[in-house]
Amino acid sequence: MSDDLRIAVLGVGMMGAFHVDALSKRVRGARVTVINDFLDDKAAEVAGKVGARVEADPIAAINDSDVDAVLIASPGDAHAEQLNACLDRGIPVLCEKPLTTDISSAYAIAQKEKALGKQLIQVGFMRRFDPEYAALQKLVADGGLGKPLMVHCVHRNPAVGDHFNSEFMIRDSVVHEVDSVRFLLGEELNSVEVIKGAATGSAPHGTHDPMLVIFETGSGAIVTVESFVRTGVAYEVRTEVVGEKGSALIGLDQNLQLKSTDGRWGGKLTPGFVERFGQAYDIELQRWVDAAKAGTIDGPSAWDGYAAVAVCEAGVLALRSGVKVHVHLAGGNSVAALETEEPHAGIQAPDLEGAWP
Ligand code: ISE
Repeated sequence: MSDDLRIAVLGVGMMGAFHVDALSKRVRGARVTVINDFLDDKAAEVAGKVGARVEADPIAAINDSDVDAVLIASPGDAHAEQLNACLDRGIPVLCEKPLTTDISSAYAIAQKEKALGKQLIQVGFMRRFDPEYAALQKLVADGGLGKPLMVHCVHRNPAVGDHFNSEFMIRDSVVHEVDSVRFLLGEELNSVEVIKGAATGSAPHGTHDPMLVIFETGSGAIVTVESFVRTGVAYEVRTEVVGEKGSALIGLDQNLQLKSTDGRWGGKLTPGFVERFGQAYDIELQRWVDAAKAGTIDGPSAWDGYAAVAVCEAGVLALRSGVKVHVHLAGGNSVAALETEEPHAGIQAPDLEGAWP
């Protein structure tokens, strides 16, 4: 009898289908047994490729007897219910970001897992598994840069759909910087502000693309994030940590093939995140499968997922309000508090109704 981890994959859009392919071809000790997607044809197509069966109901898929673990790649608003079902059954789950779509449900999930006394939820922040990010984290943790003072992040996508508005840029794109910086510096992000400048001509009316997001960490380090999702050029993700003893920069497309034949130097830019982080996704999956078999996780936890949701909601509030927002993660009876700074004198306070989770 095989001791493969039998996995149900919920949601086989681009990321889910990519994971199914990796699990069946490149990851050892795993087998996709069940596929679920709200599009039946898509589920059947992906399942057919790997000899899995289709289950139309995600909760039934989680509870199937031939399922040992679950990979959630469904739309974010389905996550809370699906994660709850995984916790109810007590099986390991790898959940793509966001953990859930609001602070309260994210905190409730983290608390529910805590009450079980074992870590079952790993969140799909793949950058932590990228060799460059891992090396930078080690360098910082080993004190190689001294005390970190600043982090500069560039996060550029070549193109996105019109649904990708300013808020989505924070929740879906900048969320990676939130987790990366928490990982690299090992501290929480305590405040966020958003600076909106001129928008690129291809951005829909009202979308602040690009924008600058500024975080402050618990120790007072400043983090700048350029979020630009319609560059029309390539996938560029760079992170530089500046410390008291020096600085280190990653994400320079070092996989490029240098050309010097025509008197220029340069190479091919990375087209998308699958190309940039393909290796990281594979490492992430292998480590999750190995850990799940051992009854634990090996990567970002439910708390990390909750912290990212809270900081991103603060980012959305900062975007809407135009002022700095302070984040106080859960403690005591509060699930997290977001506190807006006073608007500058003479500037009318924006209507924040509906901005709270
Ligand atoms: C996407 O969901 C990702 O996770 C990518 O890494 C990010 O670059 C992109 O902006 C997101 O939409």
